[in-house]
Amino acid sequence: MNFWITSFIFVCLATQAFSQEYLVRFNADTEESRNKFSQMNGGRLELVSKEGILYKWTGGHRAVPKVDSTVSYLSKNKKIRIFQSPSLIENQRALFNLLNNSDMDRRGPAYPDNPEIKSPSIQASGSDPLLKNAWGMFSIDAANAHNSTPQGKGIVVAVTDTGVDYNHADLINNMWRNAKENPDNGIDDDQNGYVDDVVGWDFHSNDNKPYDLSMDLMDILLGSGNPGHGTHVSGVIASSLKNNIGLAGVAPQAKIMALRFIGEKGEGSTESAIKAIDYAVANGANIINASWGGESGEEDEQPLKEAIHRAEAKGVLFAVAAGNGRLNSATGTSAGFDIDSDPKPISPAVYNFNNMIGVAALDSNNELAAFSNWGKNSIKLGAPGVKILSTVPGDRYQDTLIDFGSITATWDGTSMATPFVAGALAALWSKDTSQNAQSVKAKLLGMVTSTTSVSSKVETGGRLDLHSLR
Ligand SMILES: [Ca+2]
Ligand SMILES: [Ca+2]
Ligand SMILES: [Ca+2]
Repeated sequence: MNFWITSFIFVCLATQAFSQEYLVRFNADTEESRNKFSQMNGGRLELVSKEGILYKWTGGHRAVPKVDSTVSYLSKNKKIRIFQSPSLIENQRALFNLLNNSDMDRRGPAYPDNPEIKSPSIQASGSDPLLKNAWGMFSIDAANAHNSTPQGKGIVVAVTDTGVDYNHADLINNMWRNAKENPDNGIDDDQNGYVDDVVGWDFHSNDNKPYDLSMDLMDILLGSGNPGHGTHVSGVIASSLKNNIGLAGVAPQAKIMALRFIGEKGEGSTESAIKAIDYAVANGANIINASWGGESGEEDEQPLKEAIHRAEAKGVLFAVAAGNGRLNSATGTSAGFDIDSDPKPISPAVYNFNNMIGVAALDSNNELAAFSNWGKNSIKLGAPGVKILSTVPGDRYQDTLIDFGSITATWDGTSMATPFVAGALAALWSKDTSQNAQSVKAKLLGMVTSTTSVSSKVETGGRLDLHSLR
């Protein structure tokens, strides 16, 4: 029996708050209002978003802080967790035994954290040997984007995720480089609030090396963890074309801004997600890739909504994963659901701001993946999201994590579908960088190919397809 272990789907589940961590939105950013708050509640206020007048409150003497009229609202600082695969959970023991009795190299983390950030390298030329195995690139006709556009040149895509292996040979030349920052001088040269931020920032560990620290498969099986999610996402967007190695992304001249906010254990917070979004907007990203989300209700989501709204106001597009459904306990598989009508939809995909493009996942037969959520209002289109080949840390490439013949874990998820769309937006935008966000979005959505499996499930009724691009 073949199991498609949709484990590395990485929709994150926002559930519990940190104990005594609240996000506080003030009406005005004045010392007086902050002092009053601190007097009432004790503890510490740290700035989360200057633009959002948002602070994090920790360590006070109350469980829930008291507020006065200077406070606009309070919101719990939610944990954002990896949403483990139902089939992984159901088969955890069997997988554990198989791995334990195999000679598979699973030492880890194989790649130590925070390697020095290398400079761009001289690349060989020649075709990309693995590109022929990347079915998704053929499905969307990425070759036409390579031939008909400047391939994303001049466009910056912020990958808000688990970090990026910024030294990966197929990514190193496409990392965004902060031209206004002098590396390693210990000074915040561009005065953006971050010292020596060369390729982005790590909002999880608060350092200038947003490296994609991963865990070994056994640890991931035993709990949860990151196998290199952000690096995989980045390769779909902008791995280098015709450099004689690996594959090529949809927009191989676009630049990747690495914004790590989910750690190696697969956990982040609302606070760090907001910081990553604000950084992207303030530092020149055109597109944000958000291959994350969580089950939600309306409660405690205002800060994240406001951050995405700030991106919208600055003309930054936001490609977002529809989410990977929920566990069907009867079958042990994950079943997608309609996030438009669900009382616990997936956020942020359901917010539906004008800059958002929600993405569902399709398989190589253009069927909607069994785990993929949908939504006629919230989700715009489908894109490849089953067994996706891309870059992973340590100059490697994967479409499959575990292959025991009888049990296979592949790189599946709406997380994998979203960067196809982010890359396509970058390619389109690069044709004329003076276009505005709405125009680029409209062009992309106007190019979809009608697809039966999503005809009544996504707004366009179709899938990402660049074949009509001229
Ligand atoms: Ca700086
Ligand atoms: Ca780091
Ligand atoms: Ca390549």
